[in-house]
Amino acid sequence: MSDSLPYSMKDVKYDNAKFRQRSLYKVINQTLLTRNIKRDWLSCSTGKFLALVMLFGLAYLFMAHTSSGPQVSGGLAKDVMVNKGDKINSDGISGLRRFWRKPPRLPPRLSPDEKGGKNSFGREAENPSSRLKWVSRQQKVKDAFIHAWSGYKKHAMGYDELMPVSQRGVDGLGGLGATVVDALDTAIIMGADEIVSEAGLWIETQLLDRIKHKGQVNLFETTIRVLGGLLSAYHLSGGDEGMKLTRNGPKPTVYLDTARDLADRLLSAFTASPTSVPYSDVILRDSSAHPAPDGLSSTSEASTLQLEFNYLSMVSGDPKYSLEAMKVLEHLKTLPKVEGLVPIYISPQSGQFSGENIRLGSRGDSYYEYLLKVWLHQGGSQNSNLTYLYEMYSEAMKGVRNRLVRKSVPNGLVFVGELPYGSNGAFSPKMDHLVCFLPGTLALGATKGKTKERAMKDDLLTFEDLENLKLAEDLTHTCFQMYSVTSTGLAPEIAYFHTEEYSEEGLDGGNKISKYLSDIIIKHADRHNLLRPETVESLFVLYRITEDPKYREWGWQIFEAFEKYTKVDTGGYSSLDDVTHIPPRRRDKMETFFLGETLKYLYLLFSDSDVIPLDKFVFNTEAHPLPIKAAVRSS
Ligand code: DMJ
Repeated sequence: MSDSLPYSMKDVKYDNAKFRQRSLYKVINQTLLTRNIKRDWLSCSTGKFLALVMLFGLAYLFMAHTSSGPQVSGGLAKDVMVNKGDKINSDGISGLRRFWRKPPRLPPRLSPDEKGGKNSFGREAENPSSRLKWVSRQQKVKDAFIHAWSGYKKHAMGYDELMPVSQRGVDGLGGLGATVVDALDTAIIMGADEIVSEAGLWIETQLLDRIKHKGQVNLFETTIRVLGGLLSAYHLSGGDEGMKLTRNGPKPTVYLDTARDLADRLLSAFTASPTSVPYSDVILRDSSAHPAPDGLSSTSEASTLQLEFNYLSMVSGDPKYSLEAMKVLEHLKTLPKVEGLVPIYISPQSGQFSGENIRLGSRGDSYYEYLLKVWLHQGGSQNSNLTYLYEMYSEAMKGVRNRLVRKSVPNGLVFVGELPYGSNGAFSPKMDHLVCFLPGTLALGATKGKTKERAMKDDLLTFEDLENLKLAEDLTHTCFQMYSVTSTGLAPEIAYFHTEEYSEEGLDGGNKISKYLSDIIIKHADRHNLLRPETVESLFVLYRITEDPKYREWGWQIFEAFEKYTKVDTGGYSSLDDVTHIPPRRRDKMETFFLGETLKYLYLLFSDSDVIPLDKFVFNTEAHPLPIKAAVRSS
């Protein structure tokens, strides 16, 4: 775990012009001096005595504050102090020793390597033999993508998903050939020309017809996978003065026209609802919409549409898509929250949140992601009319640090838990694999897509940015350990963390040489792996931002585990039933996001940083890159 940057007030080890730490002595001395009372006080013996008492009192308070064990955030610090109140005295003496021995705090400095222009990590990437290693590993990822596509093409072309073991297709997402569209921009980025042609041809000849005749689809899934995939392919194949990464496939306008037809139908979810919160389901053939059977929408689903609808308005010149989608976020701004954290359900009928369950896993996750990304996608200016989104994001991340972050025992893995009964209910040390998107988002929010080195040189990082970046690094480490703690080297869908207050019945991961075996508990029902992307997504973002090669090595380990246990010889890759058991039973499903996200992020993790750079593109939640307007035009 990196210890270079702080995310709690307690372990501040660094300083910059915006946040200057001073020693306790200096603070007291300066306060007395500036108030002009120091001289008067010290001139009489009662004054000297009182000054001494005060100094010792403050030193005692300082000791007690610093000796309450590992802490994660300001809010958590409070909890730990309450739980361990009786430890304060016993730790007092060592706290005093630490206090006196503390070295003077130095201003933040770049290392000689960093001053020289390239940090040592950056140089590692430029080393020719290391470069060759990553080029060859990247090719292995491309080979995996081709293998995944070949299985899909052979057994399931035109279906939403491949069942690789039974070698057939299944329509789990409404029948729009979701794998074709989700995979297309990955093929473009990888230069897999044949696949671009095959997918492009299918979209040109089949998709509009499907959209016209199909029935029920989920608004969110269709937006992030199909609409997002089409828009990204439009840009990457040369539309909107785009990149023209490929000559294969149809003219870019084919993708745009199809996207418009689809979005026109999806709009009914917004217009049919009595509030700004859209219904969850749309019937494509008659452009009607209705709520889910229980009447509720997921908060993340209602708030994860705006990147796609905004970009469509930008390139089509028709503001209606953006107007409808942005009403949702404007409305969410007005609702009550718990330090920026929100319940996972919302009612389109009343427009209010429903229940109290707060989590960053399923149904909550991309609400937080899009607060940041929608703002970044529109240029990320502090003075735009979207600043409210950045403020909502920033407040929510404070809420995460204060209310949801804890450390496991015995080895101190930092994780994000849940509040299933709201802010006054008990904390649950449960973390969905889905939460592993968060480190990437935190790192992106801290540097706004620049490298950490660049952002530090330009003095762009606030104390809060640094807290978030440190939390991002720690969480990425935890997400990686969720893989390496299991026998297969693949993460379960959900992990529980062993804490001082909480121990859950369940399995350990099975990798007996892992140091974290007793920190992570896996329940029977949560042992499966769906080939999800969140951890490799964060590895990619963290690598681009910190340039630390360990993230690439971790990504490679995960890729090798996918190769070993999920590859199906006859084509495709399969989800697994149990990652703690060798050989793992296969689930017979290849999710579309394995091609759309997991393999794309792995490929980009091993690529040079100028391929889809993070300060010029925003990835939608399904890994479809959309250009940041101002950035792309000025490059
Ligand atoms: C994807 O469809 C998206 O990343 C979504 O935001 C969350 N779930 C899956 C991947 O796990």
